[in-house]
Amino acid sequence: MDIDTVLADLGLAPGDLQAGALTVRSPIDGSVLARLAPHSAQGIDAALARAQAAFLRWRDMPAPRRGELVRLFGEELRANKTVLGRLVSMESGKILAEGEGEVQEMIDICDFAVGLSRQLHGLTIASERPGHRMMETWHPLGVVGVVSAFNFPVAVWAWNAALALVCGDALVWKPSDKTPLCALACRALFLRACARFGEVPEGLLEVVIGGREAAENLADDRRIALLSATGSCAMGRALAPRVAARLGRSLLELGGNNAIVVAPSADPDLAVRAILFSAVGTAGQRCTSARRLIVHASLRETLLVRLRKAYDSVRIGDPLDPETLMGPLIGRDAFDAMQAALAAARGEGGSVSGGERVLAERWPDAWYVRPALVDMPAQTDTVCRETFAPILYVLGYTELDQAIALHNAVPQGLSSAIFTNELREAERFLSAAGSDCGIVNVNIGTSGAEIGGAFGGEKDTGGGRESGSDAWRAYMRRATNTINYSTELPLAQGIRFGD
Ligand code: UN1
Repeated sequence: MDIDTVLADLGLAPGDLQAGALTVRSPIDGSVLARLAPHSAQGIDAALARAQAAFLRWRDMPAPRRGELVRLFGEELRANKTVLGRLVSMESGKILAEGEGEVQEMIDICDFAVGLSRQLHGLTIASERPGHRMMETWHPLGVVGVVSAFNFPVAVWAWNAALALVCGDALVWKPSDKTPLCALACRALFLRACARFGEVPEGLLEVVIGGREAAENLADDRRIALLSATGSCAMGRALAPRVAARLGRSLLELGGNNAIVVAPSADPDLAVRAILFSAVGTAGQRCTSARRLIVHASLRETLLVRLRKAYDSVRIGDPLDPETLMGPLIGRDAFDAMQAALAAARGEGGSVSGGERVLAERWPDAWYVRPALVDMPAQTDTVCRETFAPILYVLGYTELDQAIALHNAVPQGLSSAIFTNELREAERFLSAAGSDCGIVNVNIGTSGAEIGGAFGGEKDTGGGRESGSDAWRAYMRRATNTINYSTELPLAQGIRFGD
């Protein structure tokens, strides 16, 4: 199935996508997929105006009705899972199973949001005054801006969108300029759901094509009530102060430097499989990818031998081939950053296996690499940085407290895992004195979280929470209501005023 067929199947006219200044290439072979016209500042302004007008109408729709639209969108996704998953693979380079997995994640969050649309509940609170009642009401917030990254071009947007829509918000989505076709395809499927639903205001979902400047436009605009941004720590540092300068809200999902601790009692088979998926899956280009392995000294050599063997068995190649486990890096910059990190790690005493470019003759304009395992003498500066590539740094430990200290001594705080069969070790890692991350797992890897939990992390990861649990609250505003049903007017705190 070629790109034109995929786009046509998803309701896009390939001919309309060939005239703009933004060239979209497939990381699979460097071929041009489309040339899109980026939005001008005026274009973004108009999109925001449409979204703002849509919000004013959408917020009046009862939440369970809003849920019905999300249910219909979920149906479109179910019907188009294979083709949308394929487009995700073509544009981002992830393997088909992971492309389809992303669409499944969208379907799952839609289901979650449909249920949520009948559970947007507040509290009632005992008042200190007689004849009074207090309660909380959750109201739609406004226009939610979503800035998404190339590595999860559809699922992370859907986490935001499904919740925001049932919460009564409108959306302006600026996808990565590396994966804009995925966004246009999602919008086309969403419009199909809207057509079936019937009474959706125009502008409920606007897609803005562009790069950094477009994201800055959204950050600066007061009509964006919440800016939800996923990407590097550098991106967050650039956007968040702009939102803060106008006292807006932001929800940040930034870099990770996720570690797996392997304790002496760990099940080695489980650990090796989990490490492989976490470190090599998606070519190490998940924010949850495992980047550090903190392994007990007694296991270090044997685990490394097993891992090298597992790494050697990974089939690298065309992500559209179902036999492939690891596709390409997103592009040349990612390759250069990986090589620079490996060179720096070598300079810091690391011993590198893998990491070299492969398949260059077959695809000179694509960037395939062997995943790298780097045995490190210490947690150096390079190890403390997030390099968005399949590099796993291996560090040793002897006492669990030392492992936890190493684990927490990086700026990022997204995901973490321990492999152990000792209850005390597992609970210590999960405790307040354990991992400082937003996601802390036992006997599973760092990546591949389910949608039911809140997703996000601490420190330089930005503190935001998306997806399941009570993450929906970020997309609503809370009103505290006090109602007096008595004939008196008692003041709080016992204050007497003029009586
Ligand atoms: C990301 O890489 O930005 O937990 C999101 C995971 C996926 C989401 C990753 N469910 O790996």
